[in-house]
Amino acid sequence: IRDRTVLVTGGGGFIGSHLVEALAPYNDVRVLDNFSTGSRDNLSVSSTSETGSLWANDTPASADGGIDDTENDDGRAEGTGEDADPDPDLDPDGSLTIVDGDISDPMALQRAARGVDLIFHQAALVSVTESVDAPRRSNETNLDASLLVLDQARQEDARVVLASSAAVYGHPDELPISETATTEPTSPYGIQKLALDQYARSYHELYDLPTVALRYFNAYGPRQQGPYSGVISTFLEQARADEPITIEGDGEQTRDFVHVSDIVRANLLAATTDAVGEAYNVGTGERTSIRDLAELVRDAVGSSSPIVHRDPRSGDIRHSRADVSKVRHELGFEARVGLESGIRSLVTGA
Ligand code: UD2
Repeated sequence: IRDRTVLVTGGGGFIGSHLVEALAPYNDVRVLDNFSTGSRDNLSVSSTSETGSLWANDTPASADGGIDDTENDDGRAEGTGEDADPDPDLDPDGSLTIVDGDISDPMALQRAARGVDLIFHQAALVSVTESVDAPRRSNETNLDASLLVLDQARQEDARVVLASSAAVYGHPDELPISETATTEPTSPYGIQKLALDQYARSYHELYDLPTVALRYFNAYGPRQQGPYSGVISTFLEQARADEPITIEGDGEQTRDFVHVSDIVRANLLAATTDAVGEAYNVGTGERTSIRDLAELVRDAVGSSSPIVHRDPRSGDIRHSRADVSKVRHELGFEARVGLESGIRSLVTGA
C-alpha cells in the first residue's frame, strides 16, 4: 500500500516494528507505543528499512540513532531518506511519526490517530502468564484500551486491522483449526483476544466500520525477545550459548510457526481486502513438533547443546495447526517462509 496515513499501535514491538518497516517508505506512518515491552531501537533505520521523516512528540527521536531529526516547517523532523531504498523502482516519500504514549490514554490516541485512514492495532500485553497473574490489568490494555482504538477509528472513518490470536481457540477439537472451530480460550489473554476479535466483527455490523481480525498462530522472527517471547527465540538463545535446550514435556506437542514477514504480508492484504468484518487465521498450515524444532535450531546454529526435558507446562495446548483455506481464498494469503529457512535466516541474520 502507498500514500496512506497509517497508525500502527504497538509499532515499537516485535510485529508492529516489522509492519512499520514495510509501510514507512511509502506511507505516512504514526506509531503509538508506550515502549513498555517495545523498543525505540526497533524503529531505528536499518539496512532494509527507510524512514523518510520522523517526529517524536516529547522525546527527541535522534536518541534512536540513525534517524535524521532535522526539523522542517511544521516542527516535524525530516530525514533525507536517501540511503536505504528497499526498492529502487519506487521513490520513497513516506514518513514516520512516533507518539510515545499509551493506547489507554485518549489524548495520546487522539493525537496519534488524527487524520489516519488505516489503523494496524498491534499494541497488547502479550504475556499469557501475566494475564493469568493479573487478568484485570491485561484486560485494561488488551480489551478496554482496544475499544478506545476501535472508537477512535470510527471517529476517523479508518479501517482497523487488528491482532487477534490462535489463543481464541483454546484446546482445539480438531486439526487443522478453522475459523469456525469452537472458541474456548484457556487464559484471560485468550478471552481478551476473543472478545476483541468479536467486537471487531460487531463494530462492522453495528457501525459499518471496516475491520479485519487476524488470528496469529505462533509468530517468530527477528526482534522477538524477552521472557515471554516464544519457544524459537528461547531455543535459539540456548543453542547459541551452548546451553541445554529445554523442552517442556515430551516434545511431541506441535505448533504452526509463522514468520513475521508473512504476518506483515497478511496485514497488508487485510488493509485492502473487500472482505471486511471477518477474522482470519494467519499460519502456514503446517505443524512442527517441539522436539523437531529443538533439533532444527541446534543444527542451524551448529551448536553442541544437549536437548533436555523438563516438566510440561500446565494447561499446554497439545497440537495446533491453522486451517488456511479461508485466508487463502478471501485474502489471497499464503505463507512463503518455511520453518527451516526462517530459522536459518534468523541464525545468519540475513
Ligand atoms: C502461543 C502464543 C501465545 C498464545 C498461545 C495460544 C507465542 C510466543 N505465544 O503460545 O501468545 O497465542 O500460543 O495457544 O507465540 N516450550 C518448550 N521450551 C521452552 C519454551 C516453550 O518446550 O523453553 C514449549 C511450550 O511448552 C509449548 C511450545 O513450546 O508447548 C510453544 O510455546 P510458546 O510459549 O512459544 O507458545 P504457545 O504455543 O504456548
